[in-house]
Amino acid sequence: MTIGIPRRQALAEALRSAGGDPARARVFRAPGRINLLGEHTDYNHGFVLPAAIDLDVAIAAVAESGVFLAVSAQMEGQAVFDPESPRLSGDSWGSYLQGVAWSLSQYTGRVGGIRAGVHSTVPVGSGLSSSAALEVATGLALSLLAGHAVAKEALAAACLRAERQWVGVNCGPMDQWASVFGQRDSVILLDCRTMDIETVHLPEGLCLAVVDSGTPRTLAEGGYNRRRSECEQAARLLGVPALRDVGEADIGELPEPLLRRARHVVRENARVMEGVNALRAGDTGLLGELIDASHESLRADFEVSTPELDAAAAACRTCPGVLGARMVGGGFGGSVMAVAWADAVDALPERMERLGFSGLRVVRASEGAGEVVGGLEGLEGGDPPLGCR
Ligand code: GAF
Repeated sequence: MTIGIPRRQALAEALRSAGGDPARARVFRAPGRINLLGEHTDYNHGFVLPAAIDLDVAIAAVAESGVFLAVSAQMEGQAVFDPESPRLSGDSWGSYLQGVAWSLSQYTGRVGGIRAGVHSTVPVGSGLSSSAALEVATGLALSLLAGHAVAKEALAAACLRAERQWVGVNCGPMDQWASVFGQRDSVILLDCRTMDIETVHLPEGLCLAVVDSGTPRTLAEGGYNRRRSECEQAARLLGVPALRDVGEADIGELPEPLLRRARHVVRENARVMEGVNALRAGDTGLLGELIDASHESLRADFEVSTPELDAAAAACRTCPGVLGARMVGGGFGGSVMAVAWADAVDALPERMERLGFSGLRVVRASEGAGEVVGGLEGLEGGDPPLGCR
């Protein structure tokens, strides 16, 4: 992974402000994610097909018993608390770190302390899961610096518990699992009931691009939790544990809007499995169609898109070489993801700019969270490479 020199310096300065010595620091990184197919299926015990990306949260930290003090290179304020008894403190970025400390302590009995500098290249509110990346990087730093390596599943589960029970977003497991289990140049097929994972390679020459719709999204605003409870209500009415357990023939009697919510989930689960088959067969045309259909279902049936997201997805589809485009993540704002051929991708940012959407960036499917070998010195210089497979 490549991190620019300025980032290395920014991290070192943030750590120094937190009272830590950069020369002794260990560095942990955790990526954001995109999702090829399978939106709002994870909390319905369904299937998702995300990839970790080469935008991530990096934490440079030193161990210090009894202290938790983190300074962000980009955000205001500090995260400072007693790691033995973290307390809820508003909705700042620090609450994610406290939540993870609390959650890990439930799992391991106790957590050690750290002084840390934090730097993120995952844009906040963009639907690329900056919060899961922050949680996972924090969890890695806390556990590895305390000398108890936690299993990957336990790390992802601890971060999910922090998001649900501390931050208060009743989300599914996709984001934390993608950040922990991501594989380079691949997506992961996650069964959100059994938690089984299969790696599916992306075809050579296929690129992933994201463009911000310009409307930030916050999961905590309530729309997300409302959709989740509508799905749970639909499952209750149908007498099943989750919408994963029904097919299209079972849902016809549901009242509106539950019928459309359930229809999205049933069809989206099917699209994930079709998408996996399309990837394995190299049928990129079908993959693009499934991605477009997913957006339409999220717009019309699940009602989590916005006019800005619709416009951005439609604009992407007019660009040569784009196979499909759709909103990504929870919705109500955030980003659109486009899948495009490598030979067309250079022209995409300018073309999208002309259509009114600036800041398109190409991302690369990347490996999941881990420690950076060599600490701060191990961070490579230069800009991230063009993110194509
Ligand atoms: C958010 C949530 F955090 C995920 O769990 C998932 O439900 C996603 O929205 C929608 O697919 O990112």
